[in-house]
Amino acid sequence: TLPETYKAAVTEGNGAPYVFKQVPTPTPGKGEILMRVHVTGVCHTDLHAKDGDWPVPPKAPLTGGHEGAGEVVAVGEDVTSLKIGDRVGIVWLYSACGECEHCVKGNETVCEKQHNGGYSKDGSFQEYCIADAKYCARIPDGVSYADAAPLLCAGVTTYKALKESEVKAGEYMTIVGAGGGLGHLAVQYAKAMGMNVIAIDGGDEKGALCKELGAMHYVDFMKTPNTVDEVLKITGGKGAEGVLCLATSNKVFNDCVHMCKRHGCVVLVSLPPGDFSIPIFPVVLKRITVRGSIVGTRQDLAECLEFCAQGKVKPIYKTQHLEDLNEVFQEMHQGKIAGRIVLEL
Ligand code: 8ID
Ligand code: ZN
Repeated sequence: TLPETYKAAVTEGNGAPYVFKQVPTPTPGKGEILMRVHVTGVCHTDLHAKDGDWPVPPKAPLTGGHEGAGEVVAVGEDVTSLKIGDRVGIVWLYSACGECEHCVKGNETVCEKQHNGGYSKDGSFQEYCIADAKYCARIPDGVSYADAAPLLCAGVTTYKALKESEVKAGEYMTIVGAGGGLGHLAVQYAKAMGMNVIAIDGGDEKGALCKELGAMHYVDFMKTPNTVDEVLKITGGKGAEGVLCLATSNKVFNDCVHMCKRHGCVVLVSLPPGDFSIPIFPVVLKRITVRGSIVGTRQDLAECLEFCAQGKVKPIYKTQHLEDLNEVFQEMHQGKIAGRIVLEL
């Protein structure tokens, strides 16, 4: 039996802190499920959403969160693929239309009619949450809820971005922002895919984490005046075949282009508000690709969870409680979090 009300974190947006209140338990509609959220990761996207950083504003009031893992407790009409007790996750790609050109081509992450968990739909910063039965994640039995949570966004996003880079085993992948939530998983996926990882982030804690997770080199941007020169030195003057930009600072984007080898690929993932200028000559003459990458499809998600089930990837997180959310955002804003924070509900 479900409670009549439960605890949810709610923000009015534009920087307003999260408040915690009792809200009525919803009934899942057609094609929807209700999940009991056991744990949720906190992604930097949730901070952008709370602060109203982005060109398209989130819903208001908002319950953020798109790395929620838990179990199905109720199913709506027409749901045939899930039943009560199934282990699921609510993700950024909350739903897509399934019918447009992009969906049909298997590029559902760019569907124009998509909804986003914890942005245009309420997400996982609450004890119960509605999700779309067709698009929510299926969590394999061998993966705990807490391990699954960071993979639901940070894992799938970096796994997909590495695939999009077209970098091969034995080639260099420079990861900028390698000690953060996305970064520490990017290091592991890149390693598992056979790439030589050059990790860039700030401070000794993140350095130790990156090394432990398999980075071949760590460049500390707080101690190294010119990280581009350092990457060039490591790669024998050539640059890295792939550069993954995960840092929430638009100052680094230009450097990413200069770290890239001829014919290589710079994959842009992080979303600090603003622009950067692309140097035309190096990009054209070196035939460099600058490519965006946005989360991953349901298939990418299944593959990325399987890496964890097989023990090739292990999210590193500190466990806190939903009520700590505002403090977690403060630490995140200061760049103090190595790996992810996972909140228990
Ligand atoms: O699908 C997508 N494209 C997607 C999915 C999920 C998240 C994009 N994102 C975006 C988020 O909205 C956010 O803008 O990716 C960005 C990173 O999210 P995150 O990994 O959750 O953030 P974090 O844990 O705070 O990590 C950011 C790291 O960047 C480092 C910080 O030290 C931190 O470890 N960093 C910074 I700030 N400046 C740096 C610099 N100059 C730097 N690392 C290297 N050099
Ligand atoms: Zn995210």
